[in-house]
Amino acid sequence: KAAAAAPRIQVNQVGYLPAATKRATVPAGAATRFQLIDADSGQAAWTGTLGAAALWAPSRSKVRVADFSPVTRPGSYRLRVAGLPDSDPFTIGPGAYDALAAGAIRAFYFNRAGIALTPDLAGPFARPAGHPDTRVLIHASAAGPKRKAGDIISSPKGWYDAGDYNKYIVNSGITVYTLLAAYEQMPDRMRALKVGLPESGNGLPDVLNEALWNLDWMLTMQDPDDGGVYHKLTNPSFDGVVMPDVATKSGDRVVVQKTTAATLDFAAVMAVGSRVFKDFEKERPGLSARMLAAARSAWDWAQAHPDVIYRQPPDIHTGDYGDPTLDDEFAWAAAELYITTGEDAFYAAMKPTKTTMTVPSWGDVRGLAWMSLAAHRDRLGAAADRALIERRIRDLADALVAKGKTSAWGVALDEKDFNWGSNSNVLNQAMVLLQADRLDAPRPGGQPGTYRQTAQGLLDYVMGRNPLGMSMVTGFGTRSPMHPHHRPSEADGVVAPVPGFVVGGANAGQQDLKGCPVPYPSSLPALSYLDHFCSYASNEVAINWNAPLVYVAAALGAPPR
Ligand code: G3I
Ligand code: 9MR
Repeated sequence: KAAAAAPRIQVNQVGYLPAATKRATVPAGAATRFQLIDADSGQAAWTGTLGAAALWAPSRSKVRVADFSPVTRPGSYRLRVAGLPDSDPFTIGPGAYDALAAGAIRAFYFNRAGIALTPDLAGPFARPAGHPDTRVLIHASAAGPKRKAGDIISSPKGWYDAGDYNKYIVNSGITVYTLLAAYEQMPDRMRALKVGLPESGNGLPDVLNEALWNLDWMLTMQDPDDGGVYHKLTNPSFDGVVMPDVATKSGDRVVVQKTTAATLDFAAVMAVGSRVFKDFEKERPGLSARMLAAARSAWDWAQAHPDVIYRQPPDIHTGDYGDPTLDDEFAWAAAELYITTGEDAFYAAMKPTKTTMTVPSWGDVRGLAWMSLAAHRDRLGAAADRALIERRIRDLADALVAKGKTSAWGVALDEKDFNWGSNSNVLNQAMVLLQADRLDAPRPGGQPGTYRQTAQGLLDYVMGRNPLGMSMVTGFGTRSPMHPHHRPSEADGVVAPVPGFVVGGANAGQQDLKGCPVPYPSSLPALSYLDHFCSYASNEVAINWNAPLVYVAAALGAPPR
């Protein structure tokens, strides 16, 4: 099927920093020139030549790239190409991504369990507290040395995973990690982002206050009697499309099964948390030490239970985050424990020569190990092979740069990238590229290097320079999702969706097709997106998708190093 959308010039709808690589994508026609129009005066500010016309397979469209990087003067602009409507206006300015980065953190606040969102902070999205989770049953699959099926534990706080109201440790792992990594790698930048949280002003940066909401919950998910970690805290089935405080009809909340993946992800994140919160002993006395102890006992449990894979019990029907491959979780937990403790045995346990580097996702976390080692490379002990660490990051980043260079669209994406949560693949690729950028020496003129340029193209994609012509983040950009598969957004009676969430995005799998009253606009991978509540496979939101948006918007929102 053909693309449904009319041919349009596609830009990053939230704009570009003055020093950034600035590109638009233009449907290929007769024109070979473009103009950048000052949106205030209507005058041409710059004239350039379009790149060669080429076919982009994921949307079967023939396009040209317009590069206007030399334009650095802050202002509001439109792009003009003969024969096409002018692009939407966009800004060039130093703070272009500040609201986006803060808004992406604020989205986590909107998804908090167990707390009322107040009008002063949440505006029209204020709502009563839902799911206190102070009386949670031990599911039969989760019994331990002392805790028996039917026993009651308290496991409050945490974030709702996505458009559903359950809390999953595996997905929490990569999510909290990414927020903590943003702080570890860019402390000043993250401190400067004022989000507006109930805890704001308490001495902790907002990003850490937000991460703590989930870390405090995660700590309750460890069985104190053996160190194993429950896979999830869930209803038996997905809630109806109602607000959280009235979502009480689907049965008791339970914790289900202790798994190796959950326990290792927990160990990794607690090891990172232990490093980060060492500096906040005054604000959270004893937390750092408690986290390290929790990480160690989780690691020990995983050594004794190295292959417990999640098996959905017959009476439980919510998300499974099942992952049969565990070498990456072992490597990641080992790497974080090595960085935090300096104990060489952990470096060896990571099996560095056997552990490859991939773009991170909830089910494949080996990349997080390399990213952390690279970020801490200057203080690692002699056991760590620094050259190997840098090579792992650079090799993958180089491959992404090469992919971007050959792409007609000018972004490092091909047909294989469009699966469930594709926008998070895009953002995690950008995060990998930004790790490589950090390995390079700072450039004197403050110009972006190739890695950062490629990362910029990926953020552009998510913010509107895509064949859908939409920003993929609610509330940001000229055109953005209005009907995400997010229960509060659907049930709250407010026209606008809850802002700051990146939706899953184009997904060639279209797994929700049968339940949707309207068809997808196309079966092509990059056009397999439906802005309808029914579309949980292309239009849901999820904490693990938002976390790399926080990282990438924060990193690309600061001037190049
Ligand atoms: O691993 C296979 C791979 O081998 C194969 O080549 C590929 C082909 O499409 O599929 C891969 O499996 C995919 C898997 O994700 C791993 O990426 C499945 O097709 C795909 O259906 C699966 O989607 C997951 C989805 O749950 C359904 O299980 C998403 O990654 C995951 O983000 C999503 O998570 C849900 C939670 O369960 C519940 N809460 C909402 C959340 C977001 O939608
Ligand atoms: O709402 C659910 C969403 O959070 C999940 O990601 C998705 C896949 O597991 O499932 C959604 O629930 C749907 C269920 O799977 C099938 N019936 C329709 C539900 C959506 O309203």
